[in-house]
Amino acid sequence: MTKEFKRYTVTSALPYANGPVHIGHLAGVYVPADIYVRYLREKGKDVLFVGGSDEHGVPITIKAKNEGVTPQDIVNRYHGIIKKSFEDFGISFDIYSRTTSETHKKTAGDFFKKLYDKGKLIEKTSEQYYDQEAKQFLADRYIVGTCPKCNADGAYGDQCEACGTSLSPMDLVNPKSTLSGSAPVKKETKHWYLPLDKDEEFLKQWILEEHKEWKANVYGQCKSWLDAGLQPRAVSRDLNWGVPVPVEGAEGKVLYVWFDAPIGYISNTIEWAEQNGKDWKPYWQSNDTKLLHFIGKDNIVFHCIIFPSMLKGHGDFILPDNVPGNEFLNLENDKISTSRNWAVWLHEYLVDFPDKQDVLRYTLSANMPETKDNDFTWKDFQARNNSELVAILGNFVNRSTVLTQKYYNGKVPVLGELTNFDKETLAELLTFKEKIESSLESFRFREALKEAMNLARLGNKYLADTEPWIVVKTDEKRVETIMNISLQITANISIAFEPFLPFTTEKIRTILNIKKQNWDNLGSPNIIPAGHNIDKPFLLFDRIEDTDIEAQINKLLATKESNAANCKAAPAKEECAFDDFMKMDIRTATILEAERVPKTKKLLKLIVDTGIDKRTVVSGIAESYNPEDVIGKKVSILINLAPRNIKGIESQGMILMAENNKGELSFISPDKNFPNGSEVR
Ligand code: B3M
Ligand code: ZN
Repeated sequence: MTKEFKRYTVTSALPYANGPVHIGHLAGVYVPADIYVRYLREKGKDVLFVGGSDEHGVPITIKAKNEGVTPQDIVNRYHGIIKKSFEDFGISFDIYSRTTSETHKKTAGDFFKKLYDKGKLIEKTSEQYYDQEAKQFLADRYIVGTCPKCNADGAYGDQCEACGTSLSPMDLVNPKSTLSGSAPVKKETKHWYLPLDKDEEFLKQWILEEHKEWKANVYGQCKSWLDAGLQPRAVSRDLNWGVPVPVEGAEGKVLYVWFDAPIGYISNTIEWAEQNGKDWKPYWQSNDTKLLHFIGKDNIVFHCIIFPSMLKGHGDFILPDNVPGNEFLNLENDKISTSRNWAVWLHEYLVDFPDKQDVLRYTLSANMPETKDNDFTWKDFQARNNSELVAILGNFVNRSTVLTQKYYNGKVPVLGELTNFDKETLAELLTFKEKIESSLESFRFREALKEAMNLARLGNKYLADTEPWIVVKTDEKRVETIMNISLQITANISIAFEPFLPFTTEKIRTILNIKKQNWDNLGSPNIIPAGHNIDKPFLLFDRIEDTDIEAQINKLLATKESNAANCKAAPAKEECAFDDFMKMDIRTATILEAERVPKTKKLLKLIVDTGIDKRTVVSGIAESYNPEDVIGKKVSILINLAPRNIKGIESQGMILMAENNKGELSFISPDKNFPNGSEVR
């Protein structure tokens, strides 16, 4: 008993406006949402596709601080870049707005107020870390310290990146504020909590019993959250960037970003309605609306548990019918990472592959991480282009239209008597609509795309078996039928591929000189009438050469190398006076002799010519250098360091070494042949 819906509200996660978008975003969220929406539009459904930028949250304030600009500057910059990338790739939002809009501020504030007035929120005071110098409470990310699990330094208040453990700020050993460097103190602060525990039974029933059809990865994650039991969640923060908490006594407090962001879907709908003279309410409040949230796996709990609990608490809203969440896309076998620049950025792709949006859309759809993480490789990208888009889809469309031009000057010939093979082909043509539909309806986009490609294969097979280029010499009438059928298949292709490759189907329609077709025509053997004139054919795709792919792979290799080279320099030391520095007497010198210090792993005993004298220095370099390798080396040495006794040897000075973050050492040597004793400063 599938329910009939009158309209569809489709949302896709609002990307944080603190960086551009990459192929992982596209494959995980925006391409699947766009495929689904385009399919619904082809079916003539009333569908609203809502997107926008998520412009609040701590990472944006941190980025702003690092760059010495305001958070608003940051989001203005990236909102523009992101919006343009989506437009460039044909992600067909009806509205793409932002959570710093006035409409959103009001909508999110009102939403909170309604929950507050209905008594749906708990008010609670707790101790949190406060920076006395910076005079503010510290978000989790603003506190660093030693990880209680693995002892790594530099763990954040919410997570240790060295061992991956989730933390809370109070867990950190030796916590420090990243704002002032001082040790934070505990101070009481008031916040509002959403009592998720009160909705636990409802959510169990609604998801685990009534939505068993949700994708296994989504359902599974919900189940483990629900099985573990839900706790109240704070929905406000002490921060000066966000939507102000609209109640008295909440000065300096804003809504938690994950509280306001999903309300952004509603705000953006309101904005769309205002711009288009529509009523927004049915799209969010009518039971005959199907609400769908397209998201990545890290957003599942927010869309399946927290947002529904908010919507239900408010009382005026419908709940999502489905939340088709995807897993992650990797790049060349490695996790996509913004900080490591391990990504294919959409705006850069278009510079390297202009006009090839659909090639990327195709590759990402074919490898969509629907049920498990998946990998994008440039080799696969090339193979998909050359042996599928060029060799199958492009080839068929080209042959059917070029032959029509050649034999009939572009005028569609009449359909004559059908052979058995024609009938079989047309019967097969009829099966595609149902197959593709059922895959799309259950969010199996890879399977749907495969079927669409099989339609192009059917066309190729039809031409290969009927051989019009040979038959034309003996039976012209027969060729008319063959070409008519080929053109009908081509027109069908423009329908079937529309959700996936919108730029290409537009080109096919231009060549065929036809308008956008309704989805229900898929399977029809008479879309284009006889006598209709088609336009001049041109190639839909061209080959991607090895050199293009090598260039991309080299770009990634360069990223890997530069990451390895500059992986995290140690933080800068305290300021030091010029005079203090000038007290150090550093000279160029040559190592004359070297031997290991017995019973030690690290130490070499060196005799060094300083240009002033020859002296003994004990140096901790034996793990990086063998004695025989250092004899004759030009080095730098601090000669006025007070002598120290190391393992019974008097060491007179210190050889200067650079150390990378793997603990490997390198001499600091003059790059010209300078005499020993030259001063270093
Ligand atoms: N901005 C997280 C993300 O981009 C978040 C999504 C909000 S959806 C309401 O992964
Ligand atoms: Zn750790």
